[in-house]
Amino acid sequence: PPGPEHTRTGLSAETLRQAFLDNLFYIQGRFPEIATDDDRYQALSYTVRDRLLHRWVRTIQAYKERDPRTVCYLSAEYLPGPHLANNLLSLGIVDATREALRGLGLDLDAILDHEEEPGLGNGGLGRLAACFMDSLATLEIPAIGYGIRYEYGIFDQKIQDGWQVETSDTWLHYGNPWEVRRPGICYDVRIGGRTEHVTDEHGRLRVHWRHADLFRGVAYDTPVAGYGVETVNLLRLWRAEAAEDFDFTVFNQGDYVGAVMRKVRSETISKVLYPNDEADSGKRLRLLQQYFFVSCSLQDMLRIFATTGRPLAEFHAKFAAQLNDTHPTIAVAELMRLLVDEHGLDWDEAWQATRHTFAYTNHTLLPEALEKWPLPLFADVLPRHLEIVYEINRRFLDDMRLRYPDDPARIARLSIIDETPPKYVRMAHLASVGGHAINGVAALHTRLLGTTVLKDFHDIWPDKFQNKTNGVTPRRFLMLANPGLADLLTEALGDGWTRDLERLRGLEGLADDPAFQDRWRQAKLIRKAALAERLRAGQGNAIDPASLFDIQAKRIHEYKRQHLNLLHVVTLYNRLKHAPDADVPARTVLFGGKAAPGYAMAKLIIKLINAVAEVVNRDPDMRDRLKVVFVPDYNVKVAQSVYPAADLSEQISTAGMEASGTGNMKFSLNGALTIGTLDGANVEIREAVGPDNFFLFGLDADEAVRTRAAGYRPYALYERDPELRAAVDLIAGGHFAHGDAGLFRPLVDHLLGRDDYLLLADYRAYVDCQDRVADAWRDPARWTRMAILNVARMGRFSSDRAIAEYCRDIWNVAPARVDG
Ligand code: 26V
Repeated sequence: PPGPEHTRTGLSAETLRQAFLDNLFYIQGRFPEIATDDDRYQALSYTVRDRLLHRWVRTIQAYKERDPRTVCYLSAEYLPGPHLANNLLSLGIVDATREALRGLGLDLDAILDHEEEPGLGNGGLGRLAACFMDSLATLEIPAIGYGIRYEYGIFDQKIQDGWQVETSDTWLHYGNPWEVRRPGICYDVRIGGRTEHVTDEHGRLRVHWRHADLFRGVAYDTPVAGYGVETVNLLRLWRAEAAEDFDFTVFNQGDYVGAVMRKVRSETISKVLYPNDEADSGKRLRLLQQYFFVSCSLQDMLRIFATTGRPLAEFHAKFAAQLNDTHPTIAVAELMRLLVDEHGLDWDEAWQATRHTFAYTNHTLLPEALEKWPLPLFADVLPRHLEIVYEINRRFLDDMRLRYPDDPARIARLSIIDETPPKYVRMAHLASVGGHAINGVAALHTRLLGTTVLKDFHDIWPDKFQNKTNGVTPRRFLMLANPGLADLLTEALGDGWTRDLERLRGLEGLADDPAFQDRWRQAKLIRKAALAERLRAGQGNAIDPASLFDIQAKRIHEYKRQHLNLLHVVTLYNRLKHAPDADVPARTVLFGGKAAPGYAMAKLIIKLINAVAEVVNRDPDMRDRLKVVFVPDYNVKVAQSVYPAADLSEQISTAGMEASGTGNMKFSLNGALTIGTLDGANVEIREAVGPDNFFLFGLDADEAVRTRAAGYRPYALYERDPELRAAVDLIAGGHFAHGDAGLFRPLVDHLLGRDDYLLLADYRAYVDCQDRVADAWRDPARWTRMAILNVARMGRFSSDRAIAEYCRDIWNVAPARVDG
């Protein structure tokens, strides 16, 4: 029989209301009449956190008792987005909470809007890690996410005079109710100095690392609740602090102020997230960050392992550790060091455990993004690890010389050390040698990985290579972001789709149903109106929800080709200027995304978007048929209001450049049609939704390679296509720069001169394809049918499917159910 609910666990509206008031009083020291937005946000968050803690503790107990095989996701970045709404959803208390607050005259959405999200990542890679944490918990897989608790995450973006201006992120300003600091879970991390090789009393060779500096990592834990299950997993982020006893007592007798200054300096390790600007090599602090979080994480895994009482050589039976790109790859050498130097395993035993523990996910083929560390820097920061890397490499290359006795060039290519001065440590090679699996993030990407950057490794270990196409969580990106559509889906299909996205296929039968189509369009229109309202309130942009919302939202990068999109916008503008009465459907072209602060061309592209917007939006000849809007400060929160509002999703990267993309999946899952190239996961999305329901254009990856090899001359294309020439000339002539022909010169020169990303080669196909988009848009029944079929066939792109594949093919882990 249900007894009275406990204030800290009860889920009814009445109990939630009482708990909220309690927290408002006892945590914030406020009563409703004088509470601020922040007080209300904090009080509600603690109310929800209480309910999570209870499940969290039970999950930890269950894992302790059953000692299950556990996934450790090692990632330098996480972009979880706002926590509060997602946790309400996971706990199934959105409606009860709304009711509880209404009883107090408060609006849940206003409180949700107050949350500052943790921007602890750059983009797709960090967001993927967060989707994976959601799916691991929902699938009831024992998992820990390890990373860095950056005090400053990705910068905030402001637009001033059309230019991006970076301001510092302040996500911790009001405190963070979702984390629990664990001062007792902390580890020493040593760096620098030199090594001593000595023979111990048993005649064994031992290595002592006489380090130069010492830091401490302290755990900050955030609960990750599965949806509709009792499981609450752990995201454990490390903050760097000073190792006080060391600094204060041993080395700084009398130098109190100096010791405090050292302490402050220690904290810089986890101070700020690096934006992916340019190659990492040479950035000492970045290498320190990577080693710092990896060392804390592995020491933590060893501590947990010790509680199982199993022998160390079985470490890999307990843990499957995934390297999210090469950023955590120093883990290979660090685990070897811990097992051999600190725990006395012999090399072969340790190597066996290490290789079976790690697997590596590659997220990019861009040469400038492949991590390599200059040898002198590596030696200075991690002298012992360099010795270990050399030993791993020596053994590996000895094997390879047996296999390829007369191929020194191949041996040099395979080597973990790039021997061309100043010499580098190639992290992707270390990850490939030091793990048991290598995966790409979309079928095309995996193929290219095995035939280009890691071809030599594919030749020796074809079975190590796997594809794991990315996925996205339908909880955050459909249920939370698009409640109207989610309700419509549940009404049509029942609620099973939320945990089994393949069930969306049941929509196929409704694609032509006029009544269903009407409701579908209604749901879309509501999200478009909501976004329009947001933009009006924010930047004063007036846009028409009835127009076609054509959206490109992602980091600004030349390979993603926001400027190809702009060439189309300028082409439409020219057409309307020359034929003001042309019958073209109204379009609103929206852009969102941050440029890395050091990436001048990306910043110039932002300026061009805003410059074009300024001219186009004021031109009376456009008569509201063309609007251009830049949505500032694109982050997870903004993304959640953007995806549901899109009619058209721009996925137009140069084929072969985008590893996968995940925004492409989020748009399509929300009923946007895609205009895209055969790049990354677009290829598989198109196959899934059907070629008739996808606007394909442009060169494929092989054609792109051949085009470049054949001596590509963009200028010739410019001369030949009058519409292209007119668009480029308008930009070059200063039409969007108050007559200043110099402003966009670097961009235009690059397009006409080198055009590394083949915009001009794809321009005609893109513009013609956009004309087909406009034709389809004129026929609402046809468009809506295509949109419904897109959603119906997106089930495969759930991160639940991706995680289930990792569990089966790479991690060999199974669910461990936590009972209610
Ligand atoms: C890093 C760098 C560093 C130096 C210069 C330019 C540059 C450009 C990109 C990157 C990012 C590399 C890792 C990354 O975020 N990859 C993204 O991973 C997503 C999840 O797998 C995937 O969907 C995106 O296609 C891929 O770009």
